[in-house]
Amino acid sequence: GFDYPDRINVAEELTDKMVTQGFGDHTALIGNGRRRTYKELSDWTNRLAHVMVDDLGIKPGNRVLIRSANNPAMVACWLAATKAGAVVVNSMPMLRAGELAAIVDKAEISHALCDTRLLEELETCAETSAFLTSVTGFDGTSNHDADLDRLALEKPVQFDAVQTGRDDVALLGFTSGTTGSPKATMHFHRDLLIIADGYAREVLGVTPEDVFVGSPPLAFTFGLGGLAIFPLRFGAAATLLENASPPQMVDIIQKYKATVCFTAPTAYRAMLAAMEQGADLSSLRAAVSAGETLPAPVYGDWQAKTGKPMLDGIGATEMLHIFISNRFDDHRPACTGKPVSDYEVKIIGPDGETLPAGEVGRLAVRGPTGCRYLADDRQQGYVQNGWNITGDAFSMDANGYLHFAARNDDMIVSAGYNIAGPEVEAALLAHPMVKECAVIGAPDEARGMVVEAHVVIQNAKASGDVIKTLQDHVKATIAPFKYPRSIVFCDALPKTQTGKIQRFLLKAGGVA
Ligand code: 3SK
Repeated sequence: GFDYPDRINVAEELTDKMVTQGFGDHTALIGNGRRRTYKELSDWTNRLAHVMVDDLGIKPGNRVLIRSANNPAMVACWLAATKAGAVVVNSMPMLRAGELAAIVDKAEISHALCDTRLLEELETCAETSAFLTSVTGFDGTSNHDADLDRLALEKPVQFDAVQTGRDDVALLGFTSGTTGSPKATMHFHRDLLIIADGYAREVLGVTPEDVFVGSPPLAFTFGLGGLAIFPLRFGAAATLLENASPPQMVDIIQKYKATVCFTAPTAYRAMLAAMEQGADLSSLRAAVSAGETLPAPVYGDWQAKTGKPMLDGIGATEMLHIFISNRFDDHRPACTGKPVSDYEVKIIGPDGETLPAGEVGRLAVRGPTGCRYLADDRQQGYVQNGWNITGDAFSMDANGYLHFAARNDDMIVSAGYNIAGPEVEAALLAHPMVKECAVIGAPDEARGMVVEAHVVIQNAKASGDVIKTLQDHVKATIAPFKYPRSIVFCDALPKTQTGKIQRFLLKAGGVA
């Protein structure tokens, strides 16, 4: 179990309290060519918190959106807003005004802090928002020439963090679900500590000597845990990369002798190729893979090349972080491992009955973190009798190991990104050339899955130019990573008698 005081502020724990515990001179964050110690991070976040309270008028409980790529300034803004008692929504830089508006409306965001390089789409969103009254720029490159940074320079380095309750909401993690209509998952201050004191301590055994690297956006709870909360909880260092491509991660691992990596199998495959070319990744002691299924060959090649296991795990935004994982001393191919301590799992059938070993059913989990959707009817579906019913189909073998079978829904998981098919369909349908379309996930060696659109066009002839036009249109309408990498033209879509598109036929390669 986890025992935290009634009053606790996770951001104070990860900064000021680390200084008190003697980590002041340890490196906390590395990014944009600079290193910052825990003392510097504590001072920086305290100054920013003063600006947020004194100048921006942020009050405890206000919902604050942060828009940035992964960099130290984003971490500092998240910590500072949390110190001020705000409920933070971290968002990805690729989101367009329409996607931002959906988040702002759902979470009733009053204040936004935005890397000045990304202001345009947010300002477009703010123009029509009934909630968003304050947008303040910060300099993601940390040169102090944006409003937030300039104001911070004048402020004292002491700030009394708001003494939030351990069960006060600290973070809203957004997940788009299958329908494309965003759901916000609420996480308490204590939840953010539990994922570190549970998974990161038990499975990774993080120490102050560790140096973290990885690719998931801090806007995903996978990234926020792996690249901020876990290192900061244990006095370790986090390297933050704005565009964490495999070559960049390889460079950083070699430069800073990174020891713990969080990324998806696609990137590990590229890192294996880099090792073939002479890259030295021997400093890595923990390679965490999550976000998509880990192919057995990637697991096997990694073990063969590095002599260390790749730690496959599964988490969910609803659960905050990883709740099933392999261990350094207990791991196997094509296996997600066993539950993290304090979590219990079972495999259930259509009527909620527990299935016997070896049978595939829905994965249900309960433990110290869990799903609380903000104002959403889907809560009843996700949590039943205290169990969180995930969207994944798994089996559990006789020895208690969990094996992934399939995704229960229409979510397309491509290179670690969750993409809701209906959202891409809506973007395509907004183009005059598109008469009808259906979007599915098509298997792909490199990315696990790619977005594939089956399109019936009008007033045009199928061609490479039309494909490019439609792909560019999607990239300009929604976050570019969601664009259909594959477009298949057809005369008609397969439909039921009542007119429902039969996507499963497209997935199976069927045509109308
Ligand atoms: O497995 C995932 O996709 C996940 C989601 C949220 C947090 C952590 C993880 C690994």
